[in-house]
Amino acid sequence: MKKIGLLTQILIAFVLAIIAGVIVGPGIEVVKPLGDLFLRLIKFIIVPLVLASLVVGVAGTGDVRRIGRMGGITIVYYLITTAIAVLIGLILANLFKPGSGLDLKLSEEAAEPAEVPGIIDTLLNIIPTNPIQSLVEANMLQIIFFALFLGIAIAIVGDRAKPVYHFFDGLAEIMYKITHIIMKVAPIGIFGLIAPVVGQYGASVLLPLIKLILVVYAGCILHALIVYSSSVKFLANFSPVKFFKGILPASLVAFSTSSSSATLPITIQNTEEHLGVSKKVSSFVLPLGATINMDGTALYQGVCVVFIAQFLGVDLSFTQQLMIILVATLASIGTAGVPGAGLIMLTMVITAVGLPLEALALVAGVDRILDMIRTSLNVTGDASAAVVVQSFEDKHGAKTSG
Ligand code: DAS
Repeated sequence: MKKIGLLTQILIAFVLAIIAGVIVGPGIEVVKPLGDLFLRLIKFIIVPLVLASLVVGVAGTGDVRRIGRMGGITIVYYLITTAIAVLIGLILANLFKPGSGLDLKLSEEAAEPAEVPGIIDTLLNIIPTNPIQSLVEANMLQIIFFALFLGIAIAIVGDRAKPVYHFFDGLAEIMYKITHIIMKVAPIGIFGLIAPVVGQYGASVLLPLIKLILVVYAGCILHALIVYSSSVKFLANFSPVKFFKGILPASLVAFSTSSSSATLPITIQNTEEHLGVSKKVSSFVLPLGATINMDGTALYQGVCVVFIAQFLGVDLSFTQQLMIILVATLASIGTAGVPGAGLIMLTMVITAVGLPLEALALVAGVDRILDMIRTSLNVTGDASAAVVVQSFEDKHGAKTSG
């Protein structure tokens, strides 16, 4: 009998998880350890995989100008797509008014506003004072900084650094092989992650906020179909159908885990094996994206702020909505690639437009459901950037080496 492909296995696990969650209800919690096992397996390879693949990717180039250009294109792409995501969120929220006419009680206790370090501190914090500590703490931005310098220095030193290069090259290959092995249990892991969520969130929790949930889900799907299809098609001449099919396993793992960081090894594997992205591009663009590029989070924050204003009967001016685009873009950059991070950063956007922080409780109850789709969009957006940057590299690389 023909072996069922991994993607099919993941889709089957996904459907079975929803059915099991609906039929069994909260008792399906018993399968949660299967999800936690998978989550821990993919988390344990993130740091060595990102460090090794980025060092090898950069050392292979060694050309600081090319790395600078790649970084510039990546950052500009991330900022523009994130701002568009907030705009889509605002348009849909103003159009469908998910917060109007709701019969919900606001809880008394106010959330603590997220403490966000200033731009200068944020930039300084990227430079590690102790790279080993950065690795231990899995501080992705500091690991990227360390790997960039290591890779460039290896390229400059040349032959005497070859043993170090070969060490990281071998380590990267080993981590890719381990990622392959771990992916074999992805269907079981996804079942163990999704079924308890479906079992826990019954209709009583979801129905009052169903409009909010539908607007966020519709916004994320629309953003992917409009922005990422156009980007890969017109900026990279890449088939949108092939793109979405190629990144689907990572998108589903992101949906199940609600963690861009945990999904990173699978995002790297999918973009390299299905989307033709090189190690050099994927090992730079994707870890950076998992840390600072969160289109789904930005869109979610745009929708939620308008939802809260509508619930409270507050009319947001055009200027305030423009402010939301800026603040939500910045807040999404500061959001960590872990479950629930976007909800914490939402306090920044709520405060920016003068709404009461107590209102955060309105959306906190269904945050896990909203986190799934926004994380899936975050990861898909990172992959679209990798395809676009790869296309620029192929064009420009051909020109310079031509
Ligand atoms: N869960 C976060 C992520 O991993 C996104 C968020 O919380 O908004 O991307």
